[in-house]
Amino acid sequence: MKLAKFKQPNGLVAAGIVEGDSIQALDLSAGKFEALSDLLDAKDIPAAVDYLPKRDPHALDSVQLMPPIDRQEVWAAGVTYKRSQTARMEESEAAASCYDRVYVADRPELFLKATPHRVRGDGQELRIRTDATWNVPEPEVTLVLNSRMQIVGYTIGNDMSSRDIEGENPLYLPQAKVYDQCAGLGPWITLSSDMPPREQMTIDLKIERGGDVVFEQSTDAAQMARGFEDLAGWLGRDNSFPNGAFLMTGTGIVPGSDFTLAAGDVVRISIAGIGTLTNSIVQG
Ligand code: DO4
Ligand code: MG
Repeated sequence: MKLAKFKQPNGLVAAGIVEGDSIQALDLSAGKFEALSDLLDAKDIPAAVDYLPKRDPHALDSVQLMPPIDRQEVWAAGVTYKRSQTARMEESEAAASCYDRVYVADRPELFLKATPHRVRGDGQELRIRTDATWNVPEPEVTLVLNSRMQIVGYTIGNDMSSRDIEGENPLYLPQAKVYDQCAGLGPWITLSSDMPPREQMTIDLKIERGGDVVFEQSTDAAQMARGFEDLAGWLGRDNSFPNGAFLMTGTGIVPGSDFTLAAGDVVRISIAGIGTLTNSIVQG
């Protein structure tokens, strides 16, 4: 089952269920849910969705999808794939030993990535900071956690990152990672029961510039050095999430040091079991 948020033709944003090429708005109020995040907190989500009245279907390509987030915080894990460890160590002499150690440490790197107003969905623009010169998208399997820190679904995350700022000093990490339009989430949430096993979760990143593909690479979630449950467990230590949370699980794809994103680029991230998240890039 795939759950989304979208703008209806009347301009109002609704939660919806995606089936094939169409989307139907769900009448959340019939189940006493105020938002999609409340539905994601239900004990039996498919049963709750089945019970809700549904409105007329719309063709998916005729509606504007919105990021499937309400009041949740977005967190991210770092250096969970070997490729990320190597890339960080190349980018920063000063922090190389931190990245080296965190890759093998019991405690993962976890950081607050975004609050809802900084997130964009499929077909919306993501941003490069005005003061950054070396930027990349980070394609990440993203866990959808309910308030009990259970993984109820998965979506695609783009952890936009300013490598020059992060590389200059590790204390600048929040500025390299958190700014307006810094996070992509979507196009929707696939419930956990409908996801393929981790080793079949392929992750593909494609970057287009002026109609040409300028970067393309694939990996899969089995390359991750940590488990999804383990990351969720660390996030929930002494930390409560009354509205649930999103947790980006780290990137296994980092373009070479000579590559930087540019305004006008189109970033497509596809993950098996979910779909494709497409965002165009703006700067400043
Ligand atoms: O500390 C750097 C952040 C690393 C990151 O975001 C990732 O590995 O995905
Ligand atoms: Mg990342």
